[in-house]
Amino acid sequence: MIRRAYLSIGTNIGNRCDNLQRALQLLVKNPAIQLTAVSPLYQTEPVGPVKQRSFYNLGLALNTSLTALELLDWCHVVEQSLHRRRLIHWGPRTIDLDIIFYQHQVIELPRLVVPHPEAANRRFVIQPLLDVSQDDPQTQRQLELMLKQTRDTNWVHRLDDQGVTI
Ligand code: A4P
Ligand code: MG
Repeated sequence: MIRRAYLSIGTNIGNRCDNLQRALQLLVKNPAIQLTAVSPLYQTEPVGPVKQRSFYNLGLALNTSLTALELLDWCHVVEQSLHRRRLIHWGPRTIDLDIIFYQHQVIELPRLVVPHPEAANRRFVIQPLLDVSQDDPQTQRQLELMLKQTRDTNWVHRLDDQGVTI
């Protein structure tokens, strides 16, 4: 069975464009994943208590025959191949891949919670996903509501001239 999933990717270490590009290339190495849309590139204010460099964020829509847990495992493979450092919670990272939605499913497992519980508090997640969910009215409505209600006031800038392609 093919399912639609939405991912959020972020990076704020090293060459941020390169990190995103490499993450996309690795992600689609899995033949069970078909990327259907990649958002424009966003530069975003760091959210959270740690003072750090700005992030580059992307939203992705994909179709996959992987289960949600298999998709999570693959996201970890991608993160690990980019030598992600996990020194500080909420701190700087080479790359972070989060599953935001998985086929309108609600999942509450010890290692996977979907919809992502922090998504509604993060403009850097909501805005790029609005760009990639235009063929999915239910998800669009959900994201529009989240955007209207979010209390996140951190800035999110679309970088029009630096698209990330695969
Ligand atoms: N996990 C549970 N649910 C999910 C899910 N839906 N998707 C578990 C992905 N993972 C999920 O994550 C810890 C565990 O969460 C995983 O092992 C998985 O089983 P992690 O990435 O290893 O830990 P972390 O990075 O320390 O925490 P986390 O929660 O990923 O950090 P955040 O909350 O994502 O914060 N500001 C801007 N502007 N842009 C950003 O991208 N990112 C962060 C990271 C902070 N501030 C940011 C950004
Ligand atoms: Mg994460």
